[in-house]
Amino acid sequence: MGLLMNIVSSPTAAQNPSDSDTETRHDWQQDEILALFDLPLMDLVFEAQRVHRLYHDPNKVQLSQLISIKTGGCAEDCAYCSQASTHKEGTGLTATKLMEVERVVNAARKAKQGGASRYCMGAAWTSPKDRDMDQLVAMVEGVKDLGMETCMTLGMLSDHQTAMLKDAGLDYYNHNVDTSEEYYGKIISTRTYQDRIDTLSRVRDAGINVCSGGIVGMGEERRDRAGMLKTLANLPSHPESVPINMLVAVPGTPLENVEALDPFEFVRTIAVARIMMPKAEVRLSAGRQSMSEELQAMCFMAGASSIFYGEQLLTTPNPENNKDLALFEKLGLTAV
Ligand code: SAM
Ligand code: DTB
Ligand code: SF4
Repeated sequence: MGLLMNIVSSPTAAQNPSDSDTETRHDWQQDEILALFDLPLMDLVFEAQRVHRLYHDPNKVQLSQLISIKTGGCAEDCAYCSQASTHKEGTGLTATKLMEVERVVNAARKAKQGGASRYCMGAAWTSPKDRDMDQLVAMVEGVKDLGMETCMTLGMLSDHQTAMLKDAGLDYYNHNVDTSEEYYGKIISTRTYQDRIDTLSRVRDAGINVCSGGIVGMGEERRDRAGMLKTLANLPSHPESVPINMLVAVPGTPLENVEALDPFEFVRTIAVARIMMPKAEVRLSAGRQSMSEELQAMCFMAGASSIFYGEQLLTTPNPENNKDLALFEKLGLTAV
């Protein structure tokens, strides 16, 4: 534990855990992050749970529900994605136009009735077209009127588009860095890592909460998982939400046969994210459909404070509500 205490907190923080600023850092070095990953799992999870309890109720989990408001036919070439039009084999997905506002709001109402508190609307775009903005604004307003938090993920945004979404009342914008800067080129060639960072600063500057994380299990090394978390934690402000996705290996994508990640390495990634970004919501995101209840419980122990809820993510399945609620009951967790 000596090494651990050196890495994660100053003596002041250990003596005075209510002093929040002593635990919020933006100067993480790769070797310290790897040292966290290298800890015995019990030490790592214990420390993550300690940090988690400083800022979060350990028995509450936030529920966000997704909807794909425009599916498929995307001009980007993200190797993991079912919606990229470039994947030669094809993922069998039918591309759709932007959904009508009423359909989105009706689906959000159902999600709220089912227990979700945040509604996350995703579009398979490089960036929105200006002609779509009025429809997107109406979606944000309609979902907010239901008393839900709103989130959108639409690709890159211009300053003007960001301002329109902020004025509509958008609470969160999701845009993931996806992996480390070094591994990024193996996954996406159509936009740069810096493009993503620029979008995140535009969102931050507009006063919208930032949701940014990435995917693990894409054949990357541990140093890439560490590098991804370093990018996120060393942003000028930590993202308010950090989705950690386990790759859903979709047939027809270049990553369909990638070797599955060891589940304990996934737990480690959640724990290190929790320690590095103590106040953020760390979301146990894609991949839960193929996770055991025990693995999900370990992710909550490691500091995951949120999940995607509802039977569908964007294009792939997610556990049924009843199954999630039964797990919460068994673990004594309350959905918020
Ligand atoms: N097109 C927009 C963009 O890329 O910013 C928004 C939607 S995109 C599907 C949102 C995120 O979902 C991606 O950045 C990626 O992290 C995650 N994602 C997509 N496909 C995935 C998969 N097969 N497995 C796990 N995560 C995935
Ligand atoms: C995020 O990090 N994960 C969500 C959300 N942000 C938009 C998307 C997961 C998509 C999983 C694959 C699919 O369903 O297409
Ligand atoms: Fe398009 Fe987003 Fe999929 Fe990349 S992740 S191909 S940008 S929908």
